[in-house]
Amino acid sequence: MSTRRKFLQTSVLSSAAVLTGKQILADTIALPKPVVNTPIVISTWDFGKTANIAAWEILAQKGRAVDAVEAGVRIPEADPTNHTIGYGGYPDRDGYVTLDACIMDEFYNCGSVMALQHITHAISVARLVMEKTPHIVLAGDGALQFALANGFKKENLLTPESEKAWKEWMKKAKYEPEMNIENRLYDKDKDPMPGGPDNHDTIGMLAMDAKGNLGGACTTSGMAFKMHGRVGDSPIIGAGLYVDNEIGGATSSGVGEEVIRIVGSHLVVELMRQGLKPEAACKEAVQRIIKRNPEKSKKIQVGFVALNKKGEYGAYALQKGFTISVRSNKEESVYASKSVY
Ligand code: SD4
Repeated sequence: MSTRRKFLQTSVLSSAAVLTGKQILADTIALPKPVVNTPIVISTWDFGKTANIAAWEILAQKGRAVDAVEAGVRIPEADPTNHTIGYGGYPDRDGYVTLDACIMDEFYNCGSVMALQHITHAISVARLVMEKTPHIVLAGDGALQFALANGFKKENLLTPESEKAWKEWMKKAKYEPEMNIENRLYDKDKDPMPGGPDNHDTIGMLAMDAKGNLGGACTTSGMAFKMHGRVGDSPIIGAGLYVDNEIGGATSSGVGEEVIRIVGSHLVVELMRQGLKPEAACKEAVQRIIKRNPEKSKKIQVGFVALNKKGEYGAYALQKGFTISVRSNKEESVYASKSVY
């Protein structure tokens, strides 16, 4: 400890020692207030940087976090070069593009769609489920009917590029989730094709607005070439996303089955409630996945990102290559997450 810090500490302590009651309240030096870094938006992966820009436009104008995250994740949903989200997502093994998404606001309101077909902006359908129905989840045909009844237009989400990748995959038809390449930075021109590393490009986004309220969104086409009807962690409240406005939020990307087993995002938030910083909470959740099946955990990718009420954020993953994009008044950055392996 520096001599100056020691001196300040001793002098505060000794002056407090001779003061009593109201005097102490008036005269002691106040502890520094926790630094609140708000507004802020964080998202999974490097392409989250572009999504964060759309979210930031809302946050910078003092908009609500839930509006910001919806606007943010709509960007990759509409990007045909991202094969794990929305339009252009890789299909399931039967050739159907099925989307999973969920959203949560600062009041524990939440909405989710599972295995939704034909609608690019699954997140906006999830938002309407949250706001217009007495339910939290709509799945399959019911979700599509609800979307169409609310003005969404039926589209073909299978692009020629994704169809080509699927047909290529069909030659062997081997379902084997691959993990991302070490520290890969998104490059549209180099993005590899069929069932390659971009098997893991779900966007999960968390934001804290100017009022200090939280919101979160998660949207994906799920694991490429999955079984028809398979639903991952992304639309499951508590697994792929959780927001508790008292504590913070968390979201995930990677092999959803492993995240569901440990109710990963809820776990991360509860660990933060117990006092862990975001990165430590994410690490603990990752360790739990390893504990269940150490061998399997070496071959798959799962990453968590978390944000707490002070605007502190962190991430942790099983494998190298997981990245996190951050936008606040202080920075616009992409970080490589720490990982176990
Ligand atoms: C899923 N968690 O469906 C998703 C996939 C994913 O990046 O994260 N891809 O299991």
